[in-house]
Parts: sequence; structure tokens; C-alpha cells
Amino acid sequence: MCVTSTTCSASWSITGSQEDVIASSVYVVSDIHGHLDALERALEIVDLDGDPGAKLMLLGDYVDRGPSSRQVLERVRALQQEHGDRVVALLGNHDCWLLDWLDADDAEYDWLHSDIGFATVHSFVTEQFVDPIPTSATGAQINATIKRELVDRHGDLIAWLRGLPLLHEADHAIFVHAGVDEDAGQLWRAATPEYVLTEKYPASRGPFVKTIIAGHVRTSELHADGSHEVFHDGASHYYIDAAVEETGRLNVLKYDVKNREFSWQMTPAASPRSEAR
Ligand SMILES: [Mn+2]
Repeated sequence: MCVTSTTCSASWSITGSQEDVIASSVYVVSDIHGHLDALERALEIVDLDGDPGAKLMLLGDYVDRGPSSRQVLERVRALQQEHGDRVVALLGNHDCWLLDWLDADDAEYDWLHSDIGFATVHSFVTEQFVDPIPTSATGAQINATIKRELVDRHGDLIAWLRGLPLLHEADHAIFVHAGVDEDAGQLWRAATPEYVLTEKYPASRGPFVKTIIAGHVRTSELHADGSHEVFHDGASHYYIDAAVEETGRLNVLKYDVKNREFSWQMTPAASPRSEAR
């Protein structure tokens, strides 16, 4: 699926250096893609309850590919409700595409074609439809029914998703799903079109005015040996997408604010019993 522009109504969140003052550790997780089990294992590494100075940044792509898109969104929203500003959640391209599909005309349903087995749809609309879809219904009519049911049942969750920002800027780092336009240097804020924040490809490497921490690009594409570990380019970029749909694992990047050090680990692989794929 290729969408070159987004109607995502989200605004940029240009946040100051607050977390550099109050946070001792910033944990970063990205590209959860409907894998609630993997998120729960990541949250066992992120010590939000035990360490009041810990902060969690989520870089988007909560939905698609896995079986539990809606459940991941609800878990992230619950984390924000519990921990407030200590949990920052950004939007990824898959989250924007879901919103774009909901906003589009009923005759536009390419997004459904990309939802393999309707896994994302079924995470939202699992029961029988209130209005059964007649077998003679057209694609547009089926699409309209699915969208109406989804919004009827989970409108508050969708409204919450719409409000998430696309970017979080700190003193020394930019947190974003995909990246920014780096050719403009210091002027990147004015040079970066909105879709680049969620869809930038390929990944940039080398020095930039701030450290970029992003997901979106599988780190196996960046490591010469195909590893899914966090990729650091030795300069200004950290990429963390561990391709959870293949590995069942997420990278958890940790920034030690005081010592200005990054470290990372991967969540353990799922036990065969717990991972319902
Ligand atoms: Mn992505």
C-alpha cells in the first residue's frame, strides 16, 4: 500500500527539554504492530512503576500485521491514563493509514485489501454486526458498514488516536516514527513535509544536528548481518524496529539522561503457548 499524503489531523508536538530535567531514563519502543504479548514483555523491562524518573516513548505503528491492534491501542491509552506525561505515544504510518481509511469516501477501501485476513478490522469488530451485511452488498457498502461499526464501538479510542502527535523533540534528540528531512540541517522543522515524519525511507545515516531515534525501517535492513538488534550508525541515528511480525520481539532502547548513554535489549521471544498469531 502506498499513500503519499496523509490527512492525519495530528499536530507536531514540539516539546521542550522537560524530560531532560525530570527523567532519569527514557525508554523507547516502536512498531508494536498488533502484538500485545510483545508489548507486555517490553513493559516488564520498562520500569515505570518502580522508577519515578522513567519515561516511555512509543514511536507508533501500533496497528496492522498482528492479531491485537485494538488491544495494543487500548493498552497504550491506559498507560497514558495511568502515567500521564511520562508516556508519550507518537503516530506511525500504519496508524495514519487507519485514520485515513476511516475518513475516506466509502468507495475507497484499498486499506481493507492490505488488512490480511481482516486481522486489524477483527480486533475492533469481533462480534456479529448489528446490521447484518447482505450477501449482495457491494464493496463500498461492506466497507461503509465495517467503518460504521468500528467507530460506533470504538469511537473514543479512535478520537484518542487522532490526537497523538507525530514528533517529540527534546534538547538533544528527536523522537519520530520514520525521520525528518535532514538535507535542510537546522531548518529541518520547516523543510519536513508531514508524511516524511511517518513514511521516510530509506533511513538516513551520519551526523545530524540532533540525535534521531526512529522506528519504521527494520534494523535487519541496516545491519550487514541481518540482525534485528537496535542499529546505531555511529553518528546521530538509532533505529529500533525489530520486525515483531517475524521475530515476536521488540527492541527496548534506554537513554540514561544523566550519563547520556544509550543501551538496549530485545524482549524475550514468546513462549509458543502465549503467542497467538
Ligand atoms: Mn512504519
